[in-house]
Amino acid sequence: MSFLPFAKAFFLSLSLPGLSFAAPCSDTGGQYEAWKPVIAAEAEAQGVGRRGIDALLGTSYSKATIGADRNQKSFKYSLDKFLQVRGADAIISQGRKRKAQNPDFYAALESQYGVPAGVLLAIHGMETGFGNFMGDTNVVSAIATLSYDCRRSDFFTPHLIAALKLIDMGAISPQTVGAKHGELGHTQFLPGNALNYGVDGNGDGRLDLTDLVDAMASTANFLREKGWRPGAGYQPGEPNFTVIEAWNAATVYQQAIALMGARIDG
Ligand SMILES: [Ca+2]
Repeated sequence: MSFLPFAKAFFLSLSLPGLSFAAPCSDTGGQYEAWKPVIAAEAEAQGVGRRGIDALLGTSYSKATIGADRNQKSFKYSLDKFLQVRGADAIISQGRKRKAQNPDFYAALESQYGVPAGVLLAIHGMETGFGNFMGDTNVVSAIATLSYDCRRSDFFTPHLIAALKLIDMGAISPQTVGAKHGELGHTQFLPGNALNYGVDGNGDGRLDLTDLVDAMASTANFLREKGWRPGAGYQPGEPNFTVIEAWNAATVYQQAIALMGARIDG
């Protein structure tokens, strides 16, 4: 899932020197190798097992991730410009087509989680072009780099711990790729959300967010757990719009999901 820099996490990351409660961060990536065993000890204390720790120790600093993190622009657009840049019309027509091709699947998701197809398909289209661009950055290296980076270390460190636990449970591997900030699968879950809200939708015994059924069930489950009210509206001002706000912090993104969802559902 995409996200904005969170002011709270940013300020929290200005850790006080002298308080050695956390591994030191870095703005430049220097000393990354020396940081790894320090954060590995923290991860171990938080319950990460051997496979997760080995994966962490095998990571390398991701310059691509830091480059992307320093250069997030698209959310500064107006809604109209955002819709145009993100190809809203194509997402709506593709979304309608996918719903028509697989009505039972989306009906089952709505019946179980209360979330209508339009919202799930709008998110799917927006996040990865319906699974076409799930990313090519090593997830554990990306998330470890963001945890090491001073800008939002306190926001990303829990996601790093979660990524390592996902490795322990076999949901991802040390080779798994995702987007530049370590977002996973069809709808780009950050690892902490994957761990907390991920659902084995196809029942094969494994959470795999690159599987469409697992990813869509997990997305619906996330929204339901964040307070989605079955049958209530999701346009701005309606009860479920606040749940869309929990998916992504950017106002234009939230408005775009609501608008595209209604057009797909309508
Ligand atoms: Ca599965």
